[in-house]
Amino acid sequence: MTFVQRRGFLVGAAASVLSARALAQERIVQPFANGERPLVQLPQKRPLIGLTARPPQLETPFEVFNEGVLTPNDAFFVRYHLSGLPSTIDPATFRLTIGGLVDTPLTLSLADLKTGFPVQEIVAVNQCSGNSRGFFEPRVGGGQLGNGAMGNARWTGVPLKALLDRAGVKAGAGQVTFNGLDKPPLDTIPDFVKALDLDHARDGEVLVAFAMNGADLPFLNGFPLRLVVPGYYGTYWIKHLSEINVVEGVFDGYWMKTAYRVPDNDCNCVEPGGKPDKTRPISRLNVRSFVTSHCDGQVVPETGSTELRGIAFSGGEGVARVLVSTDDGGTWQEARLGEDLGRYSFREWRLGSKLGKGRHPIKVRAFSQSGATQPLDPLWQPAGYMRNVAETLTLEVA
Ligand SMILES: Nc1nc2c(c(=O)[nH]1)N[C@H]1C(S)=C(S)[C@@H](COP(=O)(O)O)O[C@H]1N2
Ligand SMILES: [Mo]
Repeated sequence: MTFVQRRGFLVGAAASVLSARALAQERIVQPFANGERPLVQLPQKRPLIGLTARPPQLETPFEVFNEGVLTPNDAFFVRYHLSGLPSTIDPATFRLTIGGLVDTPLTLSLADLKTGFPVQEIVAVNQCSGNSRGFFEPRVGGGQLGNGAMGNARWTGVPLKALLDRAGVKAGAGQVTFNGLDKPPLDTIPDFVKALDLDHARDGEVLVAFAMNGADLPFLNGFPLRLVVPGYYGTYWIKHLSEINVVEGVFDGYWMKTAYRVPDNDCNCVEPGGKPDKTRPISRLNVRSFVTSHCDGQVVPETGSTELRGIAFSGGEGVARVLVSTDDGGTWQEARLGEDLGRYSFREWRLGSKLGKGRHPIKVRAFSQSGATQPLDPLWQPAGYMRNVAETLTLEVA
């Protein structure tokens, strides 16, 4: 079973490779205090920004987002909570179970899943709730991420609705829970289990995905199956998905009831340093946009015309407009939007600009089809989630 051994090597090697390479390799510096990070290379990945070794957590170097609107599998970020990763996953013996409040509990092999149900594709952004947390001021606890804890891929899988319909959901069901093969290292740490409302789980768009950009999921992105919840933060996108349960009422596990909650108000924010009086589980992505063609502080030659390019995305409303200012927000111009890969995808934008000699503060701001936009000043919340301030970078034309 060489395949099994190969998969085993991938994970078993992950932690030791990360620490070994981190010592020897290049480092990069994120633009905030204590932002120095090793560049590390794990199996099936190109060198990425290392955040933690155990469990492995990697960020995508930002220049990758200028390669195209689909994030290559070998550059896609990696996020885990629990250090107990499975050491081998044998695709021949792997099973997905669907149980709880159902008429007929199911136990499916990968072959059953791939051949016994309709298969769908969707392009969607997976973004960590804490993407860009390192930029919060005042600083907040948690992974000090730059802007690389996000990625956009074409996901292929079976609609969760088809699986739930086959099992037959019983009356009285309220939510559906999702668990993967990774385990807490200690009994006192709660297993990573997430839940969606039954109606959401049956919306026909949530997928049990087995492929990403036309290939098997990389091990570190959830091989052999992961949940894809278009428009929702990555926390719901359970990797190595092995157990689906239909439950009564609202699931109250630690990762829903206590963690991954946001202020329950319109801005999902509080006064810097403050505490929300009411919270709710984090849900949809807010609208964001980035410049990918240039980086902050870059010096560009005076050529008469500089093409600015970037990406924008929303939580499923779709990107309606992207506005760019080259005078620090004084005036705004509308960028041209690129190919539409669907309302959950990154959308490319471009704008030709005439920049004379000197320093130019560039701002970019997207609007969704529902009119939502990005704040011009950053919002704050204690967990450091949902950052979406309009980004600013300075170009120096020389
Ligand atoms: N099994 C499992 N799935 C998981 C997690 C985890 O810790 N364990 N983390 C979630 C979080 S918070 C994020 S942001 C995404 C990240 O997906 P990626 O690692 O494929 O980029 O995975 C989600 N799925
Ligand atoms: Mo996350």
